[in-house]
Formats: sequence, C-alpha cells, structure tokens
Amino acid sequence: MSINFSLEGKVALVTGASYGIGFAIASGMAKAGATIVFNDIKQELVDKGIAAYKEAGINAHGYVCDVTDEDGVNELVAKITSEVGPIDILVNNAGIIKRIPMTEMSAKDFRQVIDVDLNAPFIVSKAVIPSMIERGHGKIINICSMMSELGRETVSAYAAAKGGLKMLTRNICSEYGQYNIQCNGIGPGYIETPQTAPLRERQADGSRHPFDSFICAKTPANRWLKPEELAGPAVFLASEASDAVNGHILYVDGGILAYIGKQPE
Ligand code: NAP
Ligand code: GCO
Repeated sequence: MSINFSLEGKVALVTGASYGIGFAIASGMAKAGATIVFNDIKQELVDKGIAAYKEAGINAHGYVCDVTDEDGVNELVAKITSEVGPIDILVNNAGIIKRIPMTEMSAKDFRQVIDVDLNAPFIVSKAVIPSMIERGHGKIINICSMMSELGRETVSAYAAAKGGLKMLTRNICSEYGQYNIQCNGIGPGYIETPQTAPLRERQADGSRHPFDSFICAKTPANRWLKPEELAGPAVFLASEASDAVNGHILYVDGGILAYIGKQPE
C-alpha cells in the first residue's frame, strides 16, 4: 500500500503568504509539488513575496487582494482559475490581531479582527468550494490558534474569531464532506513571526520580554516554534494521505495544550 503525500499537479492558494506562517506553509507545499498562488493586500508585499519565493527556488503566482472584499475575492479566484488553474488546496492563513483590553476596545476594532480572521475564511472558502464540488475533490485548511481553545487578556476579538474559525472548519466538513472535500484546521502554538514579534522583543534593560519567558514555560520544549515547523502538518492535510481526516483541528503547539506549565524556580 503506498501513502500519497505528494501535491504534484495541485494548485494551492495560500492567503496572506508574502511572509510568516503562510510563506512557510506555501514553501513546504511547493516542495511537495504544488503550484503556489498567494495574495497580499499591497503590491509591494506581493512583489517582495514573489522575490522571496524565487530565492527559495519557487515560481509562485502573486496577486493583490484583500480577503475581506467578497467581490475582490471572487475576481481573484476567477483570475487564478484562468491564469494558473482551478484551486485544489486553499489555506486560509491571512489574519490580524489587535491586543487591546476588551473594555477599551472599540466595536470597530473588534469587527475588523472578526472580518479578517473569520468572515474572510468564509468568503474565500465560499468562492472555491463550487469548483471543488465540480471536480470531485478539494482541501481546505484554516489556520486556527491556541485561542481556538484558550483565552487570555487583550485578545477577545482574536479568540472569538479563532474559536469561530474552528467551528466554521467543522461546518464546512459537515456540509461538503459528501463531495470529497476535506476541511481541517491547523492550530499553531506560539510561532516566531512578525505577528508575535512584540511579545518577544528585548526590554529596555536587555532582559527578556515577560511574555517570552511565560510562553517558553508553557511549552514542554521550552522554546518558541518556527514557521517552518508547520509545513509538514500542512502538507499532510493538503495531501491524499489525509483524505479520511475531516473537521479536525491539528494543534502544532509543541505540547502547550497538554501541559500545565513549568513550575517557577
Ligand atoms: P503575520 O506575520 O502578521 O502575517 C499575516 C499575513 O496576512 C500578512 O502577509 C498580511 O499582509 C496578511 N493579511 C492580513 N490581513 C489581510 C487581508 N485583509 N487580506 C489579505 N492579506 C492579509 O502573521 P503570522 O504570524 O504569519 O500568522 C498567519 C496566520 O497564523 C494568522 O491567521 C494568525 O492568526 C495565525 N497564527 C499565528 C500564530 C503565531 O504565533 N504567529 C499562532 C497561531 C495562529 P500585510 O502584511 O499586508 O498586512
Ligand atoms: C497572542 C499571540 C497568539 C498567537 C497565536 C497563538 O497575543 O497571544 O499573538 O494569539 O498569535 O494565535 O496560537
């Protein structure tokens, strides 16, 4: 019996993948044979992304698109389909966070986080599913979070969005599994990217950021994870090897969710 982890002949759209987790996942999928398509809001970042993929030996297709803009997303999917090919794999990766105590957060800020982190995965998934149904297969991977399971101070909007994204994942599985579409989530732990840079920066006196020490104490391996460590799980969920896996959130967190945390010395 052969197990097929290959993505040869597949077109993968990874949203918000000029850098960070999206770039790492797309790079891993390219190494498994996928044709990579990505988007970002700004042309400048798309250009930088294309150059970065090229440097990694990957001929990626980059487009400017705000994933919260439904008309723009529908145009993007039509353009990709005509210029590259129908989308076989969708990774809803684009995301933002605003770290503000809830009682100080405006409704506008709350809505913006929900719009990017939850409404947009709905919009993009809705745009690609009909073609997946027509072709009898599809893979959707939603990038969830520790905050799909846990809360913490200042991230109310983000946690609400990522908790909702977990349930959207399960609902796409429920509604479209009959068409051989698998929709799963990846729940990264704490990853070294620009999004978490403010939580890791050295203090004025040169000491470690308190949150840096906190997260390392909550992670069995006592370290932050790297974006590249998400590529293997993503390739698995994008490949035929996971055709019987559906509606699952695969936590790639170094064990944070299993661990009470290191006792302070
Ligand atoms: P990041 O470094 O902030 O990158 C986010 C990417 O999404 C950027 O390329 C950004 O483009 C793009 N983006 C944001 N809003 C967009 C929009 N409206 N339309 C299109 N693209 C948009 O974040 P990251 O750390 O790589 O995180 C990627 C995903 O993983 C996010 O969903 C995040 O919530 C999730 N996650 C991150 C961690 C972590 O520890 N880093 C852990 C768990 C989950 P611009 O630069 O143009 O804004
Ligand atoms: C935070 C972090 C986290 C990570 C990630 C953890 O402020 O707590 O940004 O939310 O981004 O989502 O899985």
